[in-house]
Amino acid sequence: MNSDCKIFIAGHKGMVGSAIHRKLLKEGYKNIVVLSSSALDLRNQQAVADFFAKEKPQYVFLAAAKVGGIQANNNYKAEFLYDNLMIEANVIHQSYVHKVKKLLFLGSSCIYPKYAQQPLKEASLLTGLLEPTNDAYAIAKIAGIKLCQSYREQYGCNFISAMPTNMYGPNDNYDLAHSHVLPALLKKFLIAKKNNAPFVEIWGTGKPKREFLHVDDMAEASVFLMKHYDNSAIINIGTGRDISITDLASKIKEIVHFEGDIQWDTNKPDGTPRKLMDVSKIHQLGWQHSISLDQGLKMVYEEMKDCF
Ligand code: GFB
Repeated sequence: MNSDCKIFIAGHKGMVGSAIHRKLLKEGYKNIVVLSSSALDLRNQQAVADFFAKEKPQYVFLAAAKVGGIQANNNYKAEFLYDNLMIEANVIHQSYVHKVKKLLFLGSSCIYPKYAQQPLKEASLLTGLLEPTNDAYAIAKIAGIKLCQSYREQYGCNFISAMPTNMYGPNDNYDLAHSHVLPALLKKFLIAKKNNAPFVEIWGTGKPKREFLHVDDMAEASVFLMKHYDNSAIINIGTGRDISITDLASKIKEIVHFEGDIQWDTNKPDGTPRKLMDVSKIHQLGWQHSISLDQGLKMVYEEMKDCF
């Protein structure tokens, strides 16, 4: 990728797409095409075909997706499956039609079986049953992987797929009904602190473990893979470290200086017991994350502390 090549970031307003956009601008890329979803609905086959015919991008970062936390995934399975299938099919197919030089498709750690061996190796894909709260989303993402692999195998397209772990950072979703756990807890503790509330309610048992990657590290890994990885096999992106939801809640409680209690709502689902990525493959290629969870939590706290 030289600095003049035409790059399309699908989903540049989302948390991941916007981080990739910032990273590419910082690296001096001058010819980046971005369009909001109101200007280009990626679920619309004709609109995507017209866009590719007009713009003819050379590189595509496919970060557009319908995403959300455990509850959104569980409650809106139809949209999580339909929207993601349509976006992937349209963008990947048009990238083939218009001879895109390279495409990076972003999946998710939820593509792995619920009880896969930890840490999650890339080879665990399709070796067992999925976690039911996010099976629709996972199946859409697995379809995206298969699309990339099939166009590569059949037509020689350089389409690659990376699987990021749970992410957080600027432009995250703080709507409590739809968000992921980290922004949800930060918001809940900030509001409780402001209102002097006696307790904060957290979903599930607190026992599940999750791995958290700052989205700026994710953007760096995405650009790194675009430059250095050309293979049909999926590749994990993460930190290789995880933490229980109980311990995450304690960390956030401390950062916010909230002195009340935590109450657990065990009517809410826990989801997958553990999702720790095996990141040895990307480490061997020469990329490692640089923002620790403690640093990242302070960064999002500083960013959001006066927002609620
Ligand atoms: O981040 P999260 O929504 O998604 O939830 P997943 C992680 C864990 O935190 C679950 C618990 O055990 C939740 O029950 N949790 C505790 C909370 N309090 C809260 C809260 O207030 N809000 C939320 N959201 N969770 C999603 C998948 O799974 O992760 C997607 O559904 C995707 O498909 C994404 O893979 C990365 O890690 O469980």
